[in-house]
Amino acid sequence: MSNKLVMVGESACGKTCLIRRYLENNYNDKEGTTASFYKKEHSTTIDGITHSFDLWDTGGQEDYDNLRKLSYADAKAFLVCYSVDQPQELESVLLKWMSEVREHCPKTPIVLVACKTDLRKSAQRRSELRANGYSMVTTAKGDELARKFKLREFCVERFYETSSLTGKGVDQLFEETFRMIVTKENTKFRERYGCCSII
Ligand SMILES: Nc1nc2c(ncn2[C@@H]2O[C@H](COP(=O)(O)OP(=O)(O)O)[C@@H](O)[C@H]2O)c(=O)[nH]1
Ligand SMILES: [Mg+2]
Repeated sequence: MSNKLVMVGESACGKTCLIRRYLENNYNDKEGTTASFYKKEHSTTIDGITHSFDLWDTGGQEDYDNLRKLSYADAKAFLVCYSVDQPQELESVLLKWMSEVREHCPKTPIVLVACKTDLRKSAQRRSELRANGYSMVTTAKGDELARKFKLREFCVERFYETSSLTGKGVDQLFEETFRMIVTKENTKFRERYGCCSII
């Protein structure tokens, strides 16, 4: 059976570019916004066993709220994404996404993902933010938010920083998340069938 991984986050935070960077190793910022949801299949070998994963890319716009939620059923993990150049109300934006996920999937692990980290080096984007009294979301802030949500029992398992433009952190994010999903599945299987009990 395929393992489902669902990406969520505000529109234009970088979800589609992230999937494209991982699956096709390229970057294309010309494509339009993702409508409601879109599924891509991917197989990978972990410790000698091939596993298949479905990557569900969702659209963040409110118009698609109900459609998007259809993609949540049976997910094995969620990637809750944000862009480091959107610091405005970040905590409440993430709370909205995590609450939506939790409403449908009370226990599914959440991975927090910072996107577009290359923009921290963009003098233009930095000064645009500064002009409005903001600054880029730092690594420390992302770590702090991941910890905070975890304490609020949102099952935030991990935090990664990525850039689809440079590719930094992208393979690590997906590979480690796939491994986490498979490990959790194996643990559940052993618990359910008592494979580990020695008589
Ligand atoms: N600088 C930079 N821009 C990015 C990156 N990823 C996405 N973008 C830009 O953000 C826009 C929205 O990205 P997209 O992946 O479509 O966002 P989505 O709506 O969350 O799927 C793209 O058209 C790019 O212009 C990144 O890693 N670095
Ligand atoms: Mg998209």
